[in-house]
Amino acid sequence: MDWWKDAIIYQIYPRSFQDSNGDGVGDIPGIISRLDHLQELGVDAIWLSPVYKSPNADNGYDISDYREINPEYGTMEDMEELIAQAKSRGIRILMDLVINHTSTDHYWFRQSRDRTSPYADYYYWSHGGPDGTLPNNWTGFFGEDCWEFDPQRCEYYLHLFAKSQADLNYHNPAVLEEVKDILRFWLDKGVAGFRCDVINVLWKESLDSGKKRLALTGQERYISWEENHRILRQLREVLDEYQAFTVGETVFVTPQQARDLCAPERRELNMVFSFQHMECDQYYVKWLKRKFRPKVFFDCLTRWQRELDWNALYLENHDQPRSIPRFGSVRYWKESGKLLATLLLTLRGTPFLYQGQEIGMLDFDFQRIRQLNDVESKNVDRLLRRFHVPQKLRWRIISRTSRDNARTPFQWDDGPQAGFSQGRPWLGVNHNCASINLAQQEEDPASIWSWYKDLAALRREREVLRRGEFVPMEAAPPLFAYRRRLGEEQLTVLLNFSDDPTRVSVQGSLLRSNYPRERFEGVLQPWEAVILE
Ligand code: ISL
Ligand code: CA
Repeated sequence: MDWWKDAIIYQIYPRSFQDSNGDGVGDIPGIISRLDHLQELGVDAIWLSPVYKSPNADNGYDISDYREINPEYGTMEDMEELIAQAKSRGIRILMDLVINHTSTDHYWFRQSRDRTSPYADYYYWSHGGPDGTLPNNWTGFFGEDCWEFDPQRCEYYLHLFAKSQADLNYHNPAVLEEVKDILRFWLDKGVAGFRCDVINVLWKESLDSGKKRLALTGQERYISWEENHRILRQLREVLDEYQAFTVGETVFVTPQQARDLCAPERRELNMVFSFQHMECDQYYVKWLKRKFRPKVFFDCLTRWQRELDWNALYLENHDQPRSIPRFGSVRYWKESGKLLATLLLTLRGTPFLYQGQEIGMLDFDFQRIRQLNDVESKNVDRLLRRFHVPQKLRWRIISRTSRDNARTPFQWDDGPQAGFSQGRPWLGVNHNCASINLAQQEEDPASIWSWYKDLAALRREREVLRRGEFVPMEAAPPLFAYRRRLGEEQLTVLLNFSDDPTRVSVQGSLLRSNYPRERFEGVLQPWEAVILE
């Protein structure tokens, strides 16, 4: 019961994890060959970003067949082997469930182009206005319009993401039945559950135009409607037959909405990924970056810790730039990498680690837009061009926010292509791979990897770190301080988010520090993280 409350979950972006056959694309046999690494790290479950059949307009988040494996990644036998091999190491597999949209290559969509087909209402189709205007004024997640004209059906279809990701129409009950079958298909294969992509926007309450906004005009028509909750409860009925786990990726949720999505008695999701702490270094939209504000970050984390019984904890994923340059310091790479690890592994909730985070991988050092692959970056570039934003500024915006920052191949060793592939990788390997790689960190007891391993073990050992209550402490930023408390047991966590030493008046015996020291006397070094007993 509730295994996920004691778990550390590791996210794999299959394309960039390990290539086994030299075609430059990571694959399932590659993942199998690296399971020992994950076991040693102390991982209890893996969330696999999509491995289904897909034309890869959005690297697998555009699915053309939910019951097939993308041949680039291997076969269904490989997938079954992965589930079995992981299981024998005590590791569960979670699939990425992308059901807000399918690829326009999906059989349903191709049929849907014909108005007389049984699939005619699987998507949102609509006439434009009389003078060639779009059905409404909505704008999408990747900065574009949300409607695309289909010449065969002579209507527009809705796509909140890329053009080839058509939104499924949940007003049609048949769609939900299809999804239930897909759940059963994978649960029968032995997966433990799902990470549910943009799961709070499935239900479009109406297709009326929305209030004009800088980004995502129309959002109030589809974010977290009551019908969306009903859909989740229906899916839960299937999930319950298998005691399966779900974490929802939920956009723009407040703590109250998050509570409604994961309160145990409501039988919807087990936990949700919130985005609010990711907004502490931006103005309104992610493309408008500002300086990291530690106070906003701490206040936000504290608020979510207080208001939710259980959080899905994360600092990185495949959509976000790397955490060290963002919340830490490249100058204090090792110290701040360990400090962020300490934060992630000592808050209350389930920590999600993204591949490469455990060795302190940094943002992609690309130089030109054509080195990028991300559909979002390309769309944003096009959009900014349309508004005559000069090239230099466009590049500045995109290079800092591109999702490819976190999608470069995993750095296994200092050999060719960082040990990722014998061939030419689909996305460049970071040039820092000679100094940042797993092989080197495995040898070094003071490395970021060793620190993650040690803290993962500590978390396993000490129930207070898993189940204890979160108690915030009075502290002035850049210091973040809190306690974890369970019965008589109490641990204190002190994190100095700055390049300067910081004094505190807290006492206790030293359990861990990311600096070599015997005891703690009240001064934290730059980016020092301390756990006191
Ligand atoms: O990454 C974002 C902006 O850069 C988010 O707005 C992101 O688009 C949103 O969190 C939804 O993400 C998920 O669904 C997308 C896919 O591209 C992302 O990779 C996925 O995590 C569409 O399926
Ligand atoms: Ca391959």
